[in-house]
Amino acid sequence: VEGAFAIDTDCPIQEERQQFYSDVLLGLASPSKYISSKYLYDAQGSALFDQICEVEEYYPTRTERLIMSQYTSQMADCIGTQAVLVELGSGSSIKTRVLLDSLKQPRAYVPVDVSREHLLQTVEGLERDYPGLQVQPIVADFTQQFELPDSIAEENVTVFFPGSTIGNLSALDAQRLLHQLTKLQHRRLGLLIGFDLVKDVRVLEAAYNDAAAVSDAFTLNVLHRINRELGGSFDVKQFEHHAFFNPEFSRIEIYLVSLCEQSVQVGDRVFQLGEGERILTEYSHKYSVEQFSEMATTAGFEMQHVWTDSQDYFAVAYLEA
Ligand code: AVJ
Repeated sequence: VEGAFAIDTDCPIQEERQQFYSDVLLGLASPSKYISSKYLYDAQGSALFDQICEVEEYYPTRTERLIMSQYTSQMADCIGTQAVLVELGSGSSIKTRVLLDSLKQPRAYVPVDVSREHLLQTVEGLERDYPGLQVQPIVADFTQQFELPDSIAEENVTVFFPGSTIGNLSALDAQRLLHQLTKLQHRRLGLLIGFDLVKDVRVLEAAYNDAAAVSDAFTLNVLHRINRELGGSFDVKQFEHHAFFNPEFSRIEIYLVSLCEQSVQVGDRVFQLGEGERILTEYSHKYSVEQFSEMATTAGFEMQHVWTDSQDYFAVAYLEA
């Protein structure tokens, strides 16, 4: 329908949908089709991701949680007293709470997230449970440049970036993001970041191909989302989730594979897909501690501490700019 996706700049929801629409069109028109992984997380997608975190094969979340709870007081010592904690992609704030509970007189908590809804929920809950804490949310895509409130300029700032979200970015984009963080206003800048480690391929691949097929549902949901929000015509049954480890780039690659030759309409555009043609939905990069440290150094950070689990499955590191 003509004009169905016109920008209404007074309405942030419309603006977000317009962005989603143009990104999807761009990705599907590309010779190697892709849909950005940030669009996996609508309400349904976020719920499915929470379910992934509970399946036996998916080790990252519970391993990071274990590392965080085992070493919180050491982490709090690195961050220091009266710090401002900035969290990228705040999501559900369970890990944040573990950290906030052991920080000494945190000055403020600044969650940064694209999802307004998610942010408002987080803020509400935290203000209730941490009466003395200043919560200053920022609605922003943290892969783009964003700014901290002026009141923070002369504070010790620590950016908290858990969940191995950094793994979604290519090594170069990850480096760019870290470098961009060094430009935030601060007196001293710390970074507490979780990243997933290289390990046995079978362990890696099982984590993205769980037996209960929650991973499949998570990837396929983005097609449902396009149908729901953008009036897409994806026949979701004609697509399959495909996830495997690519050792050349040390990453899990996740695709939607077209099971037949088909055409799909999104808005006023039609796209052809051949049988076996893939739509990339996600990369999940796996690092060694050395590789990560090297990448961070190039970006302007120095690794000061790294904590891992007994199997060396996952790492949480504290760095300073
Ligand atoms: C949220 C990006 C850390 O890469 O492991 C899990 C996303 N995708 N299963 C990851 C994900 C499929 C997850 N991150």
